Amino acid sequence: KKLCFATNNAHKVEEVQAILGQNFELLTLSQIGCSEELPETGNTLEANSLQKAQYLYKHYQVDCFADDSGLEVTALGGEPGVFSARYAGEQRSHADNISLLLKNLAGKEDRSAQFRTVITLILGGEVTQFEGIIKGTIIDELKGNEGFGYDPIFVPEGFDLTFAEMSIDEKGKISHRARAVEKLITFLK
Ligand code: ITT
Repeated sequence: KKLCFATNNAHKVEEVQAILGQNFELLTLSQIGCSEELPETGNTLEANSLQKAQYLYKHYQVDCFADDSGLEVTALGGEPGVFSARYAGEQRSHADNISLLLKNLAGKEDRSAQFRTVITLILGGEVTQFEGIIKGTIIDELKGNEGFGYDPIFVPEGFDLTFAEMSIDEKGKISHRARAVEKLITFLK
């Protein structure tokens, strides 16, 4: 049975497909003829994740799931959180987001943070959510070229590498997204 992944983010598709492996085939938005941006106007990861999945289910009548994720930095009261994609402004790049984050963290002693993913599955109209969290540390310089978003400044707990220094398979064993997807897989079995 095929599930559509309700995301406009190609990195997420790549990561999730790598975690799912051969057993599971994803439909992308383009494959079901959806070319518009998915709406995300909520104030929490849970709300936006639900909104994206519900939009697809309502307008395209497909079983689907959505992923809303964010970086929650302790010394910034959990910011950028749900605003991670547009922290420095709607039209700004990931590099701008990282610069602003490091600027706001300058001089702060507590460098702890976590990535959090909320997946919303809609299967036959039934809604279920799955959460995945990875704790780690924010470093001051960018390291690595893999991944996306805040990966070059995030070092997961127990490792010396940033997510951007890891292969997609290494990140896919421990990431917030991987942990949420593992719960999704268990539920689907
Ligand atoms: P969709 O809503 O279409 O899925 P998006 O990129 O807008 O794509 P989000 O709303 O979930 O996704 O925003 C997530 C942002 O959080 C993303 O743009 C990154 O800046 C950051 N982020 C999420 N997961 C990440 C990861 O694994 N590594 C680094 N940054 C991540």
